[in-house]
Amino acid sequence: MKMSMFRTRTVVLAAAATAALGAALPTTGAGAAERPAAPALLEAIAALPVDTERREGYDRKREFGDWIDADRDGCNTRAEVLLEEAIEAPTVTGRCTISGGRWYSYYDDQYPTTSIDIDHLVPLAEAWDSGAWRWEKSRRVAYANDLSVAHHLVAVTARSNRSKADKDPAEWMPPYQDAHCRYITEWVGVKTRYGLTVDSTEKTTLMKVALGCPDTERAAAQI
Ligand SMILES: [Ca+2]
Ligand SMILES: [Ca+2]
Repeated sequence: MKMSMFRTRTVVLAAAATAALGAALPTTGAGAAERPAAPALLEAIAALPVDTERREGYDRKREFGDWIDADRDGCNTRAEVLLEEAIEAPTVTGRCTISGGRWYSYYDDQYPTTSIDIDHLVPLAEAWDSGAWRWEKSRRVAYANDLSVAHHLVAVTARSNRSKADKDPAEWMPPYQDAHCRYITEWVGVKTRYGLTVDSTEKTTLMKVALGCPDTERAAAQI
């Protein structure tokens, strides 16, 4: 039930975003036949507003709060993501105590059973710096706990999450090369959905990586 709801919402959002992007998309330009780079992705990156990022006043706990249990089923957001993304279902006992299970960490192409973190694809500090500092706290808490789009929160190895920390794609990219297009597409998706800005170095990096991403339809659908 829950999983089908996730999918439905994801599909609806993706379709809406694709339609919005499609409306702003020019048809193929010169050179497009040579290199089928992701036009929807490039358009989405081009549309991201550039602004200076500011860290002042950031306090993760105070500004974004803890994991919540929005549907009050006993499982907080972290547990919900673990359950949603497991490739081998864990056992759930008591008040959402999770044991066993296996996940796929796409950042580093690993299949961990332990030491798993739930990563905010666009880190809370990066979100703060790029616009969330203006929001009401309730919107920040919603951001920190957003389960409506599967890529917003991602189960990955604690090791990759630690090495990423608060870095953006100009400063950190997944160690697994084949994950780069997916990673920046989803990154752009989060920034677009939440109306966040990018700094100029970040934008340049996103463009550079996107130019090497050939899978246009998949990229567009992810945003
Ligand atoms: Ca819950
Ligand atoms: Ca940035």
